[in-house]
Amino acid sequence: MEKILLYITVPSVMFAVSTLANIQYHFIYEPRSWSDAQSYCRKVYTDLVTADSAEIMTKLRDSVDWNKLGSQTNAWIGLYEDVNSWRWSLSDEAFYQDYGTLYRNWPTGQPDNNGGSGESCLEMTGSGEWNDIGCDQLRKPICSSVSGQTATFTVVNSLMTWTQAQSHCRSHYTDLASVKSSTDNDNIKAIKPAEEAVWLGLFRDQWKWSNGSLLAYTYWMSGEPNGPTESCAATHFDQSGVWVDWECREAKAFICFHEVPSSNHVVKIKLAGSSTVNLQDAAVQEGLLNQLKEKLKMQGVTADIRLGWKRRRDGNVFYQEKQDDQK
Ligand SMILES: [Ca+2]
Ligand SMILES: [Ca+2]
Repeated sequence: MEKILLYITVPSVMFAVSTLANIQYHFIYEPRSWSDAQSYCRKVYTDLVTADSAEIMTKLRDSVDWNKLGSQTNAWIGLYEDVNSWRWSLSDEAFYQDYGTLYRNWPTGQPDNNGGSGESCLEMTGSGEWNDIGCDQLRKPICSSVSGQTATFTVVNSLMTWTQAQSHCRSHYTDLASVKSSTDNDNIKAIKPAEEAVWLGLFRDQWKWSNGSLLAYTYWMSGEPNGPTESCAATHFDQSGVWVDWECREAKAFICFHEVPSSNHVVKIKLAGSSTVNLQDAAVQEGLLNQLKEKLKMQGVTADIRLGWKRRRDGNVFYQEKQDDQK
């Protein structure tokens, strides 16, 4: 553990803890499918690269060996659309006993992620069949009230996005409807407005990183992602590294990352003074991180450094030091 104190003028004495990890990037130029690339990175290093900032994208652009990359000019990164993660909004295991959660009523050709537009929510169409569709569409929800393993269904006569529908059902009933059998499906079809599509509780994850990180930063090429069956992302070095989705079975060069455990540090920052900076402001926090990075460089830290705030259980980065904490 290494402790560095950084004094900056702010309202009162506060502490924050920041983690510092050393990340190395490894380019593998022998082409593999995305999942083979993922296996290789997990075996030899940590995982396929999580390129979740402009800073990392710049580093990757600066590190690529164009001669080894060859004419393909792009490489897999750890980003993929998790099309196999369909699950019900209601996750209560006791409710699914003897039935399981696996009943599906997809017609041939669905789910199709039409247009590669992130169709990650389930509607029941007018005819009672299922269709994956964008969650921002407006539909009436089918809510369920659950008692033991029995559900009763209710149509809510108001148009909502899928997320609004989920909140509404959870507030006023048990949850959005789960369909455990063809009988449930028939019952819902019978009560919903004829010819009208409605929301059911099935949904899936969209794009996410191989190491489990959620997608907070994006660098898609204009018009991408666009392929209904293109569920893996590559960075195109001939176009500033922008991301494009491809069929995962394509063989491409790829980039792994390695988190070097020996150089993990927790740095505790102490701030003292009397100005009126809002420490919960994300821009202020970023500014402080940049100052810390500069300070580490001045102290001779030359390795790749990656800084982030460590959140406390209450969700705050900073906290006011109590008198008896002061040592
Ligand atoms: Ca569809
Ligand atoms: Ca594409």
